[in-house]
Amino acid sequence: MTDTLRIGCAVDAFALDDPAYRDAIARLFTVVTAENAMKFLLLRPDRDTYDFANADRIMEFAEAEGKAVRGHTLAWHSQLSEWVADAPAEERAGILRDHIDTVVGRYRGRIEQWDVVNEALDDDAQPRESPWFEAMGIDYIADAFRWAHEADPSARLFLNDYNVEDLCPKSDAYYELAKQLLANGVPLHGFGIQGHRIVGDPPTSMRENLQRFADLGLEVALTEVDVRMPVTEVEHASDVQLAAQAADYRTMIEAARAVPACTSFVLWGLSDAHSWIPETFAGFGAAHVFDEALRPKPAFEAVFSDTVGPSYAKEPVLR
Ligand code: 9MR
Repeated sequence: MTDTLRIGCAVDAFALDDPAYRDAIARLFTVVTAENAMKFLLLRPDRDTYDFANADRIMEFAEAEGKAVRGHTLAWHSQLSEWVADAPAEERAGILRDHIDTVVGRYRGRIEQWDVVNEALDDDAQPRESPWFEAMGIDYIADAFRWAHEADPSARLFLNDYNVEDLCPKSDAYYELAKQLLANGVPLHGFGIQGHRIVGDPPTSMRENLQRFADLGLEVALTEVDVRMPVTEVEHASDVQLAAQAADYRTMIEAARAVPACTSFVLWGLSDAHSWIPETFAGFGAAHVFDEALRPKPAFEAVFSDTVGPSYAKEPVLR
């Protein structure tokens, strides 16, 4: 069986200090994304400072271990330093351009895919209000892609968003946006579907959705996959929920595998021990493929059972 789909994970720069974590990421995955370290807020505490320490740690780890890197992310409304919104609107295009030149330029030739614009549309499929949109209008999207392409002509440049797994009004709006950008000669190379889901509600038309973007000539990817479930402090995930979760992971990875233009399937976190979910969605958790004790869950089997290649150990115990 040939398998072009690479399995990846979002990586926390500080967690790399934990040998078990570092080893698991190195052993299980062929692509990594910085969960936070390459975001504007983390790189740009103030206007005159670029702090690359944590982003560099992830790059160095990835290069030492031979992993591809997805860069995340250049233009986003969230985790954006407050000083951007405080800057006069007429200066913001310059700020974004300088940011993209500097960050993409630093890692030129070393980052395979960049999420250039993240979450550009809101839940009504309208352009999301952000300091970039406010100052530059919708053209900030095309500009960001052009600047990123100039800074690294070899990087594959992606739009990326959530709630776009299926054929739906929001993914329709992305399809139209992608067509328009391509018609205008904008260097857009890929569409990233994040894949944050709630257990028991799997996507039903993800393959068709991925395929229509592929038919535009784009690469596609699942970029931030997790499947959360209701949990309480006393009541942990039940076997029934864990089986349902595994089925949902399987639905997504099977759709990704069915589309040859889908190049990566990236998990948004390794284990339930370190997860963004509980602090964002009260009463939810257990979203990842390893549990809090770093034991593989049924979802691990769903993701890895059909995965081939020497880097995938059959023995998934982490400690
Ligand atoms: O996992 C990230 C978490 O640690 C941050 O606190 C959060 C801030 O918004 O961002 C999380 O990652 C997000 C990603 O960058 C973009 N898509 C949604 C992800 C989950 O919020």
